[in-house]
Amino acid sequence: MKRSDFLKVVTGVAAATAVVPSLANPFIKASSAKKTHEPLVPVSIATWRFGLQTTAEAMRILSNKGSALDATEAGVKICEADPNERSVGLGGRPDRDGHVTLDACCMDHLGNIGSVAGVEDVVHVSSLARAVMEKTPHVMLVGEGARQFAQEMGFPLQDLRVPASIAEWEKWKEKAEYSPVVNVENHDTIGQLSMDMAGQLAGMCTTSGMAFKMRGRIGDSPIIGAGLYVDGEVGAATATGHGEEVIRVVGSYRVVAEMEKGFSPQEACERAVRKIYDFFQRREAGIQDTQIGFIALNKRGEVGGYALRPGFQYAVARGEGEEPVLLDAPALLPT
Ligand code: SD4
Repeated sequence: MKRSDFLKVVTGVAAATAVVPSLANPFIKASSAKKTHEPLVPVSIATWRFGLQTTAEAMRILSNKGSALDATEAGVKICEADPNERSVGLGGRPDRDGHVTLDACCMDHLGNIGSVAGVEDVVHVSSLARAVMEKTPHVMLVGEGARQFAQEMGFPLQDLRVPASIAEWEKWKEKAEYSPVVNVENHDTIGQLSMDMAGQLAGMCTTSGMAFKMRGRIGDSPIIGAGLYVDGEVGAATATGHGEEVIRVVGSYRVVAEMEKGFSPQEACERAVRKIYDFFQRREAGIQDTQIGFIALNKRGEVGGYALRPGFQYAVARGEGEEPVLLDAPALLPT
């Protein structure tokens, strides 16, 4: 880094620290932590409370020298298979026409990417995104083509609706007011990032997207750079919340780019959320129903998380034998 750039970063860090009080959080280390070559302790972090389970699963694999990609996939698959999680995989909320359509993507430390969007009848769209990455010359498949590819690859096809999600949709239809909002109560996309013992990073993001969305609507989650980004030399980030706003600022790429400039994962998440807030202000758009959260993990195993408003939590698993912990992400707005 050039000295002038370094000074800019240091000034920026000081400014950020002045606005956001430092957190009593053992998992967030100071960005000035010295670079070491100590043996690498694996780390996995994931959005929301279910991240406790998914990071624990990832850690089982990471502790046995598994790869970051395998560990992350094993983690998010738990969430996709859970019919009680209303925003991911089986049991995800339908679109306004009653179809459950899923989005997912993955990225590894080498920059390999895969993505699927608007997929019906496939529970494990994270694995399908990985299959796009590993078995096709492409990076993104959508809709019927993605479903067909799943079938060719031997993925089981099944109805993703469950009685509870059908009931919710029936209730929504009584009024059928099309005003999708993503606030703290109604969304819980899983984005998960891991670093393995070899120091390699990988991430995945998987969701059913906004509840009762327009048919064909795609959010940030399957879009590399928006819902997820990994730079094996720098760090990784993933997003949850109002996808349109995350896409507007190319959110996850932005977080990684901030880490590349020298900001800690925590500071980088904060800067991306502030940028989203700036865009709201420029457009004089209403922000009251919006929630956005980012989490990030850098090459040194430091983590961070930040949200537009309170309520966003993320789980961190670090090293073998340690229980994952759930952290409340600090937020830009008071409520
Ligand atoms: C989307 N970002 O489709 C997703 C929704 C979400 O937590 O994250 N919910 O916009």
